Amino acid sequence: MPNDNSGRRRFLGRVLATSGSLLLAGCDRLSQTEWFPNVLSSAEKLTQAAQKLIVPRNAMAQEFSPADISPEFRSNGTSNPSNPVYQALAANGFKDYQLRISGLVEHPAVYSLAELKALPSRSQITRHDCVEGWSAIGKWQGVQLSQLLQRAQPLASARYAVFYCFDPMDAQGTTYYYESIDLDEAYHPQTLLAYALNDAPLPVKNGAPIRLRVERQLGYKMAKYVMEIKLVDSFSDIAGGKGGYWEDRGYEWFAGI
Ligand SMILES: Nc1nc2c(c(=O)[nH]1)N[C@H]1C(S)=C(S)[C@@H](COP(=O)(O)O)O[C@H]1N2
Ligand SMILES: [Mo]
Repeated sequence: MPNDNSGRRRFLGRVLATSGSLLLAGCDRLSQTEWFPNVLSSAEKLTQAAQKLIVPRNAMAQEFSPADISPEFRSNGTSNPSNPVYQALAANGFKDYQLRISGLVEHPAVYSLAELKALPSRSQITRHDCVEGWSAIGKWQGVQLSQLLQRAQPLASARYAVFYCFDPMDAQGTTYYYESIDLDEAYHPQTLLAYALNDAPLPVKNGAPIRLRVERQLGYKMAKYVMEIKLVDSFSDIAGGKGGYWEDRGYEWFAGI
């Protein structure tokens, strides 16, 4: 039964009725074996609701040791945005890059790369899972998104953070990559705006100068080449209205692993 989620549903039904450690062991197994069908399922709301009940809001994604780091962290999707604005920024070592924080916040702001790097940073070694069927372990360093949100002060009406990227997804330059996460995910301690991979400046192929890390979700959520973060109460008016470039093309918005 490809794409059928009933096994997972039954499983979640069972675990919801039982207790802590057993649950987490089960979830780990689930994420190893059933994450791919889950991505293709239509039970997104049940899955997210169930996940929020089972797993504490701040549950951490697994972190690994330096010995686990993959020799090569491959690139997927865009590997070098054709956008001339991006090309000019890259040619100058991103000295003129500015990250904009906008939308439903008390204090809209703009940060240079140097300003982002001057903020307290976090490093984490995590596994990235792409729906195309590959995984890689890498060490990410960046500023926690929560730090920027604490400074910006989201208004009470803000529900999602939308990440706008530099890379056009069509030849005409009318569609750009974008993604969104809810505020629980945005404030999670492992949610980073990363500027370094494996102790080196983030390469262009992996999203320079800034890419999102959302470690409890799948690879397509982790927007590369981020140019603006906008706080919104809904994404129904943005592009295809589903909260992300791939979501507009049928992927689940909540891509929990
Ligand atoms: N801006 C942008 N972000 C993106 C993509 C993209 O094409 N453009 N691809 C996504 C997908 S499907 C994956 S698996 C990861 C790949 O990250 P990597 O290139 O560092 O491996 O980035 C995600 N973020
Ligand atoms: Mo992916």
